[in-house]
Amino acid sequence: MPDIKFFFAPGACSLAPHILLHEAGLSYEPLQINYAGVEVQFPADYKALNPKMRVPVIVVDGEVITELPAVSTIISQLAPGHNFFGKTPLETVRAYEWMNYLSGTVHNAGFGHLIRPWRWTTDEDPKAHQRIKERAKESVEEAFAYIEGRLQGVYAVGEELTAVDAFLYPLYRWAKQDGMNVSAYPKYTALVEALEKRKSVQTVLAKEGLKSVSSL
Ligand SMILES: N[C@@H](CCC(=O)N[C@@H](CS)C(=O)NCC(=O)O)C(=O)O
Repeated sequence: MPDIKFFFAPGACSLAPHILLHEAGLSYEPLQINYAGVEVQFPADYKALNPKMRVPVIVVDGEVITELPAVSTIISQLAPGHNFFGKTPLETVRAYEWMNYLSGTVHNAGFGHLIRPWRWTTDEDPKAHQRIKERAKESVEEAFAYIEGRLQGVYAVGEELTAVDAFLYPLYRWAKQDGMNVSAYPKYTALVEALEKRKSVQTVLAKEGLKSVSSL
């Protein structure tokens, strides 16, 4: 069995690989990092582990892996029977197409500006931050409309859960927490409801001390 250490912050994007670890039934050492408001309270020595100062980080037999799509990929490789990146070559391509979009456009460009607008301007006026948030919210809504249009069955790729579904889950939670009208996306909502019926998601919510989406 590989030695796995997993760094996460409750409710952060690290929720996605956390779900995959439980779906896979892999043993790992959980290393929780807490928040002060929206700021993640990284320990002093974290910079040596991940100079980008972000979660998730997974360390597999001493190899440090950062970036959610890469972290999800190593978990998939450690649990090949679960097909977390699809069953066929085309499903794998679709899974990476989704992961890239969710990581670059929805997470970093969309929610990155919505949650921490002050990082994207030298203007310290709260009104400037509010304008960034408003535009970011529109971007996230556009992305959610696109996601809704792409969803066909219960899961995003193929007939089984993949890393894409796990990544879609925290994004939906953040949108609801931000007051977005998530019921406007019935297929995305159905996907989230299906995820919350899974033991892996229920276990991870309990471990991270989080409520289900319906209670947010
Ligand atoms: N590109 C990175 C982004 C990771 C990221 O932004 N993680 C957030 C939590 S969702 C974080 O660690 N934020 C801390 C901060 O921004 O200071 C990835 O895909 O892993």
